[in-house]
Amino acid sequence: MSEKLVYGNISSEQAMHLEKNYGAHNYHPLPVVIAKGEGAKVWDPEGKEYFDFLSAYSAVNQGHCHPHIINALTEQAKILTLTSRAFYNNKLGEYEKFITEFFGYEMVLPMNTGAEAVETAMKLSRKWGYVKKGIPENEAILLFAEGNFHGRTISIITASTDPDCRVGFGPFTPGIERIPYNDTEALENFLSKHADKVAAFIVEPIQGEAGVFVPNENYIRDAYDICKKHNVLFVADEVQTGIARTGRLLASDYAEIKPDIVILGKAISGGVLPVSAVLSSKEIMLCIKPGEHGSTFGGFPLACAVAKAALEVVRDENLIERAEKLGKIFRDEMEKIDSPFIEKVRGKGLLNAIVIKPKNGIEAWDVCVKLKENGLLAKPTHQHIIRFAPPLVISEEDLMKAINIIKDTILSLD
Ligand code: IF1
Repeated sequence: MSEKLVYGNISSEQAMHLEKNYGAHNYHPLPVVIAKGEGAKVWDPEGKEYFDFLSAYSAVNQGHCHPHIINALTEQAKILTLTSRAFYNNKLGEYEKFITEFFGYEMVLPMNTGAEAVETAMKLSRKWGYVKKGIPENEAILLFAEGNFHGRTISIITASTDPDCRVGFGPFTPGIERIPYNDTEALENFLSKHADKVAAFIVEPIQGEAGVFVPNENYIRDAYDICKKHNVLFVADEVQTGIARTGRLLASDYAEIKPDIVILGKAISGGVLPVSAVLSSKEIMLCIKPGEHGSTFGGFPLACAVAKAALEVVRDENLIERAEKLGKIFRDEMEKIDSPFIEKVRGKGLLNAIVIKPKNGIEAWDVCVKLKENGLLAKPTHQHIIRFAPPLVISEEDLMKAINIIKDTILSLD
């Protein structure tokens, strides 16, 4: 408590104490308090500096408090923030044109959180299933992959296979089925039996929460082809993998496919506001009619200004190329670490993970606590996987410094 404060007016200890006493315990954070962020670095109240290797789960791809995005935020905030969609506003259409051209889609439906965008894609798929495909009323099936993470709503957790996400939250939503991930045979089998009722297959090109699980090289391409064969929509959840994170604008680009529906969130705003989006064709999008779906904040002027600026940063600072190049360096350097604690290094672009071999009772959590002490923040996913996803703006020099922190930490484990 005697340590001097550098940022803000309460200490780390006080901040943690307040959250513990007044906030729901729906998280188990690493014991570190962030009081300031800039680029790839963050600082705690006492002024200790860290490399941020989580980027708020890939929302802060453009780096903390990017000046171009913050400028758009503050300028727009002075003029107009929210109108609702009961009226037109002079920012939405411009943003809609920008984002659809940016991603090569005809139309966008703007929402706020990732989960809302997933729900929107689910509703849109069902609607298309009834209106265009001719599925009998109330019989549409939405197909998901095991090990997925798509958010926290009741319908989305219906699709989950993770007990932590599901237990105690039933009953669940009907019309949702699951097949194994990375298994085209399972998809073909399911669709050959039920294709007439399946509206969509909703899948992550790389499973984030499953521990940055990268499927076989041809999986996404083949799954897409199977869906096409059976007139089933292929829906890519790119909330975490999209927007340059994996070294492509969309991770689906690796498969050289164009999903019927793309779901985006997180980094659309560079982590500045909750902004999400569903992209699709006119043919699909126009199945939803006025009054059938929406949100008070979806497409609000402030979000439109911020998201446009955030995507401009992706373009102007070549974040796709940076993610690809720096990701290769990261994985190469991780592969070089000669430690019995490292079982595997995997990922694409700057979405990577190390699978830890539990030894002497040391788990991923303990490694993350040590990394934190050494000045790098990362989060375990499951007991034995650590995800490494720095902001894509990180300099090569800082990346090498961070790599050395990870190396030294892992080599000191014995
Ligand atoms: C939490 C994980 C990341 C997502 C994909 C939709 C959403 C997410 C592919 C929903 C959200 C977050 C939410 C966060 C933890 C998290 C996460 F570890 F669980 F898997 F990022 F890696 N689709 N992912 O990854 O977006 O509604 O949150 O905006 O604590 O729930 P949201």
